[in-house]
Amino acid sequence: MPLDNSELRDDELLITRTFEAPPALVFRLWSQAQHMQRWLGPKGFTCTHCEMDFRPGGKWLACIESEQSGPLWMGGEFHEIEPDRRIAFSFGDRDPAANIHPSTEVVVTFTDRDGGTLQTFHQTGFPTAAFRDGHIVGWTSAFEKAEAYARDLAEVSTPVVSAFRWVPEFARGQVRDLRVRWALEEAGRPYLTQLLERGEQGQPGYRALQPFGQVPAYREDGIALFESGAIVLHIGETSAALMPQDREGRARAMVWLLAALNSVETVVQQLGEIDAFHSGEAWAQARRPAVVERVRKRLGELAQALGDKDYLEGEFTLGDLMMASVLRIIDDTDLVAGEPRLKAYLARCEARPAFQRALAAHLADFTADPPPQ
Ligand SMILES: N[C@@H](CCC(=O)N[C@@H](CS)C(=O)NCC(=O)O)C(=O)O
Repeated sequence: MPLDNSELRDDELLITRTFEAPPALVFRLWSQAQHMQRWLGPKGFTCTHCEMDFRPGGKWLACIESEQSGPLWMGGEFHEIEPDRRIAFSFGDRDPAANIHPSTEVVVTFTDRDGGTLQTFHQTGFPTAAFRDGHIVGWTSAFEKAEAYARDLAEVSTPVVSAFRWVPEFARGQVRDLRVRWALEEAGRPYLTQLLERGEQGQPGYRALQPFGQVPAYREDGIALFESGAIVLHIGETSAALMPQDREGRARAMVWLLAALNSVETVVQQLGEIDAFHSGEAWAQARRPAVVERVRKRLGELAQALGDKDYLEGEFTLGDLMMASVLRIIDDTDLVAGEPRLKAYLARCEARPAFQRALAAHLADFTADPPPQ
């Protein structure tokens, strides 16, 4: 990589910029769609679409728009990823037939500079120097937005949620970091993720955060928490979107969160575990009918309590967030569908844009290869 612009060929571009945020945070501005969407495109442009499959060989696609330009689509493929240090990917425009032409190659590196980050952006493969020069203003302006956003994230003590980089297919969409992401999305709070490498959950550093080595763990402003219920309650304390403001409403929301975890999940989880981990075993086959009966009974009682309301207390609260999360554990059975009110309730909860954003981000973070057999 050239060291400065004087060494540049006509087909390449180098832009360096310092961020007042650590490399791990600046890296995430490039590696997570929810963050990239906040800065991609020059001033005056909004990034209206951003999706990425962040792993070597994975694709990315984004659209930026201004009143004058209309939608401009771009995308490419990730080639090399060194977490928190370096990303190499192709970058090209999309033609009217929706094909991406990955005409240029980008390498972005992130180097610690006294707690901040030196970001080096190197793009190669421009057909002419004039075409290359046309990109300088756009990128520089986008990086100004990125820098302001990174400073905000670093200052307001952005929450960090732990999640796995890999789980088997059946568990995707079920891991309990999803509840926490959903709560943060409902509360309108940006967050970062700590994606665990294989074996990291057993390390002393992680055990200090989560004594059982499980996901999720949560850090914010010097507070470290675990247990999805406790974390969701903590987020709810400062969000009217999750907790009513009156004393009774708050207490009732907490009742439903605890009912979800204590009275429904304890029963539902037994069935989930039999089906996911023990389905071929004789003891599981013998035990399953009784467990199904218990689940059916609980769901009937829950449907009765819900009645004709949209949500358990009328308005959506963190109690619904947790109840829906628990019902999803058995979404591969027909048990929830057996209670039409609960089926509609779950669909209503899952249709919430905050849930959809959380689910997309949760799924996008499974970027590691399966463990060797
Ligand atoms: N009661 C905990 C349960 C957490 C939990 O079961 N996490 C699972 C993923 S959904 C996990 O980390 N499993 C891996 C393990 O136990 O080693 C909570 O709600 O946070």
